[in-house]
Amino acid sequence: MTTTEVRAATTHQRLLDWVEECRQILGPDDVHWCDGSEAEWERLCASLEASGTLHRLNPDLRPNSFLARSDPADVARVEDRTFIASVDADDAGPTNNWRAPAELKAELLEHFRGSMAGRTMYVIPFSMGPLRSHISQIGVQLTDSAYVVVNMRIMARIGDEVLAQLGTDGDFVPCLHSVGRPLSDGHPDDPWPCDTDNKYIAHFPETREIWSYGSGYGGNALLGKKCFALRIASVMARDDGWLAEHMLIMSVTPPRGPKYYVAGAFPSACGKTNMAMMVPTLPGWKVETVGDDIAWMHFGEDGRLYAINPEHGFFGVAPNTSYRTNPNGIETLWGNCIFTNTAATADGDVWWADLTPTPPEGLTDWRGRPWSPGSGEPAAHPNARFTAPASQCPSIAPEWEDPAGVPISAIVFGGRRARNAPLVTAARDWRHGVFLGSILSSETTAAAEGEMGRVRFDPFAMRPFCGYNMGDYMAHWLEVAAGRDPSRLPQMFWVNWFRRGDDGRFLWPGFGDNCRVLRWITERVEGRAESVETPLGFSPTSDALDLSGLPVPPEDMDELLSVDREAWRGEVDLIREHFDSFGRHLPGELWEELALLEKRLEA
Ligand code: SAT
Ligand code: MN
Repeated sequence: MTTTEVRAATTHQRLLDWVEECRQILGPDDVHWCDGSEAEWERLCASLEASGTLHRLNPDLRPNSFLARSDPADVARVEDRTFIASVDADDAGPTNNWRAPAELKAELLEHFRGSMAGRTMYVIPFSMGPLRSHISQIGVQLTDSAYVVVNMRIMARIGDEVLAQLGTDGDFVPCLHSVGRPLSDGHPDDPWPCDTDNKYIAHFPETREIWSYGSGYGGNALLGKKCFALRIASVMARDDGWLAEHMLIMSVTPPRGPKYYVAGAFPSACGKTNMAMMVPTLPGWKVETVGDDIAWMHFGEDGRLYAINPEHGFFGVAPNTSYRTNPNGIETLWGNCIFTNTAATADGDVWWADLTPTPPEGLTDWRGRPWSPGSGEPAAHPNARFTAPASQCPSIAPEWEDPAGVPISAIVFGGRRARNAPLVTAARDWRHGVFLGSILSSETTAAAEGEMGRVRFDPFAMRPFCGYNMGDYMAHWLEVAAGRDPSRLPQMFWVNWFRRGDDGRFLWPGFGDNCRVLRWITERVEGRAESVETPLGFSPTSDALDLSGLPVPPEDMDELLSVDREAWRGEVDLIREHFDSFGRHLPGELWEELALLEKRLEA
């Protein structure tokens, strides 16, 4: 035992046994149980500065904040190296990479054996969701990355208070993580250790375990987020009758009240963070933020759906976040933040495209090289991120940590579509809403490695995050509402902020003006929105959207709200193919909805 060893503040035998078992396999020099304290943060940040992983930002400009530059080969989620290792391949379904659990574990154990040599193994007890909420869940992550620990301290509630909540025999999800760069070979460490050729983001849904190897970046390494709160939690939710979703949670309050809560599913890097922190342009309207990425929702005894944000911070895309697009987001970042792969300014601050109208002189790019505007390369990586405490957000809702959750009145699905998808559509009912969620499609973004801008189906924005067969997932959405009072269920909507004209420009201004759509949504929830029926559902009548002060020409509004029947017949063919890929797992109700859509398109 070395002097740095920090002992466990727990007598939870199953946890102690698992940590010891992993220690023997991974072979770290020492073990550190994270208490979650300020002093621990300071010590770890100082050691990360010493190893060159973190660069302290100018404390006068951004106190207690740091910049990290990743290995250029470790900059985003790796979907092709993400595995759902269910016992039965059919349970992973066509949208996931399946591996047999025993085989995958054996393969991974070869990598994990001795992978922490020369390093410290950190034990991070963490709670997804407020402590003492019946909706929250506990995990314990083992990692050899201090960078992961300091990020997890922002993104989740970690440390001794979580161990206390776990007690002597509470349930937890074991999350094993190694960057895969043992130090036993005598070589000096890298500022961003990783094993680029051997990344694995592995999930074992039956045993509710996560094994992640080789990457130190975002959702690959902060295992509470996509791995636990979506992939594993979606399986828990299926088994226990709740919903674990890739959704923001916000409140919308009209000038004369009451307050409504809206959940919104959008794929990664499609503006969820901006929307959750929206500054409405309509006078008297108010928006507050409960969460920007994940919602866990349970039905209450009153038949309403209650949501918590399982996270404690924001892991947001930095580029294009600005005072224009998201002032509350920018204000959130005043200090206590970690930035990854942004550019750096000469006076020790961070920068990315759009943060200021013109780039300051003397920038250093995300790879640490001098950068100038004509270089033809972005200064910040397109998937550069900030990790920021949610409590610092000026628009955070006072009730954001309410253990009971907030009652959801509307669920909004949105993708990034240049064509065909209208600005807003209301679903006819829950079943039709599930259909709209199931056919959500979007252009791919920099949040994951791979080609950008390709349109793919992303049902419920969960395609990369569903821990089981997506056909069964759609059936689960139908089942949770079966037999419930429809008047208590949230209403469902489809939106698209990203439609473009023939000349390529965006037709809708977006951002704070999206409150005009939210206004119509709340009016629809109140049963008084003026609507017309379209083949896709209900759209606002031409004068039902409050467009006061908005210079969008009427032709653009017509285009934005139109449903092009010809184009949609083409979409129907793609939907059929999409549904076919799920075989017998696709619920018959959705085939019926598709038939209804076809009929309406012909009418
Ligand atoms: O998965 S990450 O958390 O790295 C980012 C995202 O896809 O939203
Ligand atoms: Mn996300």
